[in-house]
Amino acid sequence: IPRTSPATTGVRYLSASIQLTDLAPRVREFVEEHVKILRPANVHVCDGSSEENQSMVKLLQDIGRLKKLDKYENCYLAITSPEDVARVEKQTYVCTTKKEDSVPTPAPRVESVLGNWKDPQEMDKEMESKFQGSMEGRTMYVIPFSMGPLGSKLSKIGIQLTDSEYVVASMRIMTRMGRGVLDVLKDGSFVKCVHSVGYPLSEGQKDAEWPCNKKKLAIVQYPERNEIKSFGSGYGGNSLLGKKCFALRIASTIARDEGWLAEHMLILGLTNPQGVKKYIAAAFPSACGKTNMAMLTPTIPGWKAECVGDDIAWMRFNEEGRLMAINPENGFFGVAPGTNTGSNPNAMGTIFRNTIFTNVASTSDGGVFWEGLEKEVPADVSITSWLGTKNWEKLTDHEKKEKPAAHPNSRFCTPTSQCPVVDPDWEDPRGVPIDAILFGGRRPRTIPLVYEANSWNHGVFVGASMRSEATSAASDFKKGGLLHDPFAMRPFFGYNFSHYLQHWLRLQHTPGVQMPKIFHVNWFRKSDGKFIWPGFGDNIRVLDWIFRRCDGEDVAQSSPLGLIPKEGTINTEGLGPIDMASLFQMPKEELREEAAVMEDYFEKQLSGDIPAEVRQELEQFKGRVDAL
Ligand code: SAT
Ligand code: MN
Repeated sequence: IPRTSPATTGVRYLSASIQLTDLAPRVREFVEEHVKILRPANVHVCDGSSEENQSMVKLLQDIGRLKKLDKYENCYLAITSPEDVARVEKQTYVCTTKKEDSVPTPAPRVESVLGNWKDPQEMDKEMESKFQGSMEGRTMYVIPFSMGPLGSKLSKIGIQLTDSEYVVASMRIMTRMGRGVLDVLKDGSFVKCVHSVGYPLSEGQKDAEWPCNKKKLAIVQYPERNEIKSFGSGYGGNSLLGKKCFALRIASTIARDEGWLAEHMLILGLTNPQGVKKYIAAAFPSACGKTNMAMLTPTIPGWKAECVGDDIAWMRFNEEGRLMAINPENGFFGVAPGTNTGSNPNAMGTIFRNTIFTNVASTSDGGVFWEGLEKEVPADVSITSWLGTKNWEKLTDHEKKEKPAAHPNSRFCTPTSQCPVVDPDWEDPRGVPIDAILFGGRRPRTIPLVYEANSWNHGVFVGASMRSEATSAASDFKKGGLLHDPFAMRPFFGYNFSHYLQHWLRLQHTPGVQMPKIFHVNWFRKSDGKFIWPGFGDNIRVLDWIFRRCDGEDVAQSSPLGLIPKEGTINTEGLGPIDMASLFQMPKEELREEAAVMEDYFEKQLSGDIPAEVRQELEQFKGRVDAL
């Protein structure tokens, strides 16, 4: 029932349960200030209840933005505009008073690839003009959300304003959202998040099928003010502001100031056959298998793997000096294509209830389809591709390749709690203790299956040197080329990468702390165009070696890159023939080239600001290669 607010005339407040007058002064002020700028027709404060969610989903169905998938329980399909399918890095900004607080200073005539900076005042002006009246004819939703378990000392609270019902429904899956958050927040401070699809509706104007505004798109972080402004896109990474904008860009800056880490990492619990449990965190670039690894099904008998999170880790030392990690999210926003019973049975066990799919194909029996599910759809169904091509299954193989059924960056948005192997402690407010940190990427050549960093400093150098083949997770790059992606954070740094390196280096000097070991893994090495390593559940064979290294077992030998397994110490029992030698081949010329590329990157991108420790590790690496 629409109610009229006493505070702002002309605006109807739809909320059944939370009134503007119920809000703490700071929250209310934030809302009212933005009502004036955005000029929505209605305002609704989200309480997070299931009734509210049901009406949101009903509304989304009524306006045709969600289609119910009758084959499953409470699952829906959204199809975005083909122009709004991935993060857009070129229009993503970090705004700080001083430029060098946001981005490193590159060498003369070199363009920085480590973030876009703009002066906050200038950006304010630009954003204000974009946001003027941008919610006209729409409802503004107020979403109170917690990143991390509600009330945990490690958690942080944000409030997002949005004019997208799709965002409201997705934020309810991806974060802890609603009334409980306001109760915890009281009149405290919060991260201010403003999002608009940038498509106001004048009286009687028909809405677009997927409103967005590509021309004026901008994703803006203001770390000094803990503010996020996002305009023009409804797609996940651009619009679910708790995720990359808050939990990585803003949080990494808060973490720098408070002495902890906010990282693009999965968190996985591993229990060996003897019943000993350790947790690992692993950073891979977007669309490189974090979700698969986070839900791994071990192929070695006796091992158990349990999932804490698949994308983001917030890690802080506790009083005992242990690095404790929480997953700030409440759901998985995973890449759909490639997910199947073989690659990720636990994802398959998660996603067919209470899930919003975006840009996947649909089937005539009310289900979903994507590349990788060929063997798992009934033979007699017809497939409609994400772009609306009917009977897609009848296309030739060539046509199918040209026009995939699902967009390569199509996603499922699903509750973490539904994962069959969710860790019993995944919501422990104290976090879980991390024993090992893994870095990795898609490297068809040169980089071995696994190696261990020689020291913390060397590990920081390894993270800084990460490269990976570009994927479809961002729309800025051509798929396949090798991109630098230090710490898998390149698109997500909230502050100067050089300072970020110094922060990582500094952590080891925190009194009384026990540093995790650092490793680099590469599941993607190829020979004759084919992957050598089986990957997926067989990755437990590498994790088993890592686990034993954490226990101090003598199973490693030195190599130019770092410590690699001694011959025969990776368990390959039951694997069938596998060319282990080529998984660890490190031709001198390729390593030389690797070192040269790293040096060039650091010098061009960080210019005079390469931390001495990193420079030293680079020189030592070069020395080890030369000595080969
Ligand atoms: O597109 S998102 O940023 O939400 C996910 C990802 O790219 O890792
Ligand atoms: Mn990610």
